[in-house]
Amino acid sequence: MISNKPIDITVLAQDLRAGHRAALARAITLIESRRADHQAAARDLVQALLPDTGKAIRVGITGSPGVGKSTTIDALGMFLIERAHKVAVLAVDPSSARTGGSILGDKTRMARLSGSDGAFIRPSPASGTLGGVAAKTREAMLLCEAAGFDVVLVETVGIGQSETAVCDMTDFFLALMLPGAGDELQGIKKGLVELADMIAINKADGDNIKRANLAAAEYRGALHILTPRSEHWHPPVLTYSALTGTGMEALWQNILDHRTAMNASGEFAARRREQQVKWMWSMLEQRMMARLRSDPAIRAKVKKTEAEVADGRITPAVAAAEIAEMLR
Ligand SMILES: Nc1nc2c(ncn2[C@@H]2O[C@H](COP(=O)(O)OP(=O)(O)OP(=O)(O)O)[C@@H](O)[C@H]2O)c(=O)[nH]1
Ligand SMILES: [Mg+2]
Repeated sequence: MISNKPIDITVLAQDLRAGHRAALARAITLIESRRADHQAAARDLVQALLPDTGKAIRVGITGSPGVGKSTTIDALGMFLIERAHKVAVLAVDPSSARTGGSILGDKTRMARLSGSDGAFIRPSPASGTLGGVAAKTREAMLLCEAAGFDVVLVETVGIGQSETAVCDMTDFFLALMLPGAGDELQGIKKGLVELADMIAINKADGDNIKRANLAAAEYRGALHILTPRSEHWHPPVLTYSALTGTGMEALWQNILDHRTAMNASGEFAARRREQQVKWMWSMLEQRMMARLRSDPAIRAKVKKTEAEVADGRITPAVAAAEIAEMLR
């Protein structure tokens, strides 16, 4: 995919800014590459494009398997494209290497969107730690923005850590739920609801409408007793159908209203700034961990120290201090 010729970052950045999707795809492949020279080139590329980033509405979307994430992204994406937006769809799914597929592999569920000129769909980076996968998705998001996509939808599976990672890279975190079955409050127990800027109950169509409304009432009641993330935004609970499109407009309007409220209170800029700094620390942690694993002397020391800790010969605190000393 990427040849061995040195990569001309200037040309790639130009093509990407001009909105060439082949260039965008190539740039993301560069970001995902493990080769040291590719990683250095990718860093230069993102740095060069930085002034062209940050302008999109970034929406994280989560929900249990089968809740309708793909169907929702297809419907919301088409809704936005019909309103002259350009929509990029990314994903954070660290398990995709293990399962051999990707949550975005099911392009049939996004048939309309994947065939649309206004959309760009990229599956999750397929391997690595959650931190690594999230970092790559975050950089891919910046590239999409530089290429002119003004809405970025980031999908993730409903698993704790990856939800936090997606929440940390988006402006609005949308939790999708199913109507009924008495498990309405599950999300709240998992702490997910505390991250959510909105709860949307999908499949409110046909026989499901009544159950969806009941579920919505339960969530509203439960949200009432939680402290909201922002005093300027109380997460709404709404019902919709990705299949029929009912409620799609209200869903998007809430995302816009949230942006307006966050801009007015200054939280929008504050949240983006915090995210940048958090990201720096996460990259730094990854680099330190990479050094722990790659430096032969440190690796030998770690192995020896690990055994000593396991045998109870030294305390974990002393061991950590000794290893940290070697990193200096
Ligand atoms: N009745 C109804 N069915 C829906 C709706 N949205 C999705 N479905 C169905 O629910 C099933 C799962 O939808 P997906 O969009 O694949 O769900 P997902 O959350 O992406 O699932 P995973 O990728 O497996 O996590 C499919 O059979 C869809 O047709 C809806 O609004 N109403
Ligand atoms: Mg899916």
